[in-house]
Amino acid sequence: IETEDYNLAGLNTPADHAARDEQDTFYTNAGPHVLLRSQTSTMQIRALEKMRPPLRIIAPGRVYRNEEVNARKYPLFHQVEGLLIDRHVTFGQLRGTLEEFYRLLFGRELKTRFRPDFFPFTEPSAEADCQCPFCSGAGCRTCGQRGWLEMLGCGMVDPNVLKAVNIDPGEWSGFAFGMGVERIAMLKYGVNDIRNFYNNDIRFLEQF
Ligand code: 2NL
Repeated sequence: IETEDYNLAGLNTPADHAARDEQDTFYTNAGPHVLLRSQTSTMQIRALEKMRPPLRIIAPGRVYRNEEVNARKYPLFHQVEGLLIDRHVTFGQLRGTLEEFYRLLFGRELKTRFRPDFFPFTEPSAEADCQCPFCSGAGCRTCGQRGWLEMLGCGMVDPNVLKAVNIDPGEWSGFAFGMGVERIAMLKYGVNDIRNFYNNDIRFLEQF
């Protein structure tokens, strides 16, 4: 459990933002502003309060969102977020970092593609796609004939996020990304239903 402040306020997400809606976030009765975290950024905000830049953080953990259950959505899942803060950080460095991640994940070099998106805590923000490793971009069942896989959300850290933890955005900048672990595992291992990860069917689990 976390407080609203760590889950959202420190991330430039104001009180009237849709992400605070109880329809999206599970609140607890442990207090008026206590919830099940909806993103692992809470860990990064805590780290930023203690560490001074330059810094690099990987924050893996379980998160909760009030979703209707289906093959792609489950009310709990795991997220990995990455955050880098240094002087003169560029979007190109974010791209290079993601390309290296795709190479390690799928075992060879693959193209990346960015599509504009919005997150309150990054500006600009993007959805990052990777060339489909199964058909090399030609179109297949895994990528839904698109030739690209939607991998993660990312962007350049919003100056307001840095200000909130007393880091001078005039001197420091950064990039961040966040991905759903189950989503990535589904793509890599060809799992077609996220519920498999939570049913505890030994025949499924034994494969790993
Ligand atoms: C998604 C997108 C994202 C971040 C997470 C982040 C964290 C800090 C500052 C700025 Cl402390 N950004 N995290 C940034 C962009 C996207 O996650 O959909 N994940 C499943």
